[in-house]
Amino acid sequence: MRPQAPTQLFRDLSTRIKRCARDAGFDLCGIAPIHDFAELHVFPAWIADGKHGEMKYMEACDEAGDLKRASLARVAPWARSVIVCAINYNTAHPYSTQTADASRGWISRYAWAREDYHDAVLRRLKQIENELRGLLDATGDSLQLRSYVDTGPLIERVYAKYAGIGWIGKNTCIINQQLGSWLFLGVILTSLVLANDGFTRNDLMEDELMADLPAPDRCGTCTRCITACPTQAIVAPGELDARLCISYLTIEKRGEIPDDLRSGIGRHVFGCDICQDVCPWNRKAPVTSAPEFEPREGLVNPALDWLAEMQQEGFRDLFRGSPVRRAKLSGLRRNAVVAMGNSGDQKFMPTLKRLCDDPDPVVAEHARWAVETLDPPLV
Ligand code: B12
Ligand code: SF4
Ligand code: SF4
Repeated sequence: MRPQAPTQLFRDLSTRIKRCARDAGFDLCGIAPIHDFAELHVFPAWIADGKHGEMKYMEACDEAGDLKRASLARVAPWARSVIVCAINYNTAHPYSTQTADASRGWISRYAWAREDYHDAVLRRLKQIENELRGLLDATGDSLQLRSYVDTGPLIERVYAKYAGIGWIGKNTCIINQQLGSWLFLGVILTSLVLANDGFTRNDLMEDELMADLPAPDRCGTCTRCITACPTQAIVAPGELDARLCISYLTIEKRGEIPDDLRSGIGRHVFGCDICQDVCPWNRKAPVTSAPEFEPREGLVNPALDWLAEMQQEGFRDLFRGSPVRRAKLSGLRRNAVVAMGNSGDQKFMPTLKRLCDDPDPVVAEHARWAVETLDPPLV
């Protein structure tokens, strides 16, 4: 039998890709062109203002000195389309804003999972890659594909918007009208010129297309996320100052957390979900069918003293293959100590006093702050 003619195969390729994405377990898949989108022009000023804080990898430049993440066309000149996939990670557990107990910590919804999302998403992207290679090998066409979760030279949310996955909310998150914003994104850069013809949802009829491109903004007059953010990190609709964001402070920031930001962190020990918890589009967010996003034992509203006193071995065992490793033991203990200081609960005082002499100077310094916060000196 003669191999199928390439043109015939390409005509329905974007539909085939979306079917592959569904088979791989993604909830949404769409295709975006490579383009100089208006949103990308915001990025250089954001970096120049230092809003990325200490996340040096965001500053990476190409040979011409342009920020890599804002110039995909120059960094990957072979790329013609971006396949954007999204998977729901919401599990059936209360939102952080539904728990009033300040003596318990909060590990963000994405991070309590059994498997690190980088691995869970990349595994699925590779499955699509393999199927595509198999499909196109038959035509003898040369094909370039590169899958990324977080680490690619692109701002994923911008491409997700133009692939129709969702709009960029005032909280800067991609929100899908049906699924809400508890979505991980993954992208495949490809040398294929693919039809940008809307996205598919895997729970819809076979190959049904949702053709709103780009996804229309449905925030309207709502400003709940901006008002609810405890550290005023959303400095304008759709613009975050990462240096103020609890997610940055508890995950990315090394060493000391600036004094004036500690109280705003509340009970957060890893990441923050508030601007998504309060979003009306997450009120009825469906629950994921992917078991790997279910929480590890003890990580929903975790006990703060347990985390603050954790040792290297316990940390290694509990967080093997978990995104929480990014904070390292020192960062997680530091965060737990700050949350104990913010709890108003005197039961933590003996532990905190002990931790004032901790061999880790960062933990010790934050413990002294927490003791003073729980029991302010009389003036
Ligand atoms: C660095 C980073 C962070 C940083 C900075 C976040 C930020 N908002 O920039 C920190 C550590 C704070 C962070 C936190 C979180 N992150 Co994060 N993060 C990233 C990462 C690696 C890069 C993001 C980036 O490039 N930021 C640069 C800024 C400038 O881009 P942006 O915020 O997307 O802003 C764009 C638009 O808002 C728009 N825009 C902004 N202002 C304006 C103004 C105008 C006029 C216009 C036209 C456009 C516009 O243009 C911007 C691009 O230039 C991406 C993965 C990736 N490679 O893209 C994940 C990613 C964005 N993070 C993700 C997640 C899940 C989170 C958290 C929910 C985790 C948590 N629970 O703690 C929080 C959410 C906080 C929040 N409200 O954003 C998901 C988001 C999924 C989704 N549904 O949107 C991503 C896509 C990872 C993934 N692969 O799934 N993150
Ligand atoms: S993640 Fe938390 S701190 Fe960051 S912008 Fe959202 S509400 Fe504010
Ligand atoms: S809380 Fe309101 S303003 Fe913020 S992202 Fe959700 S809909 Fe948009």
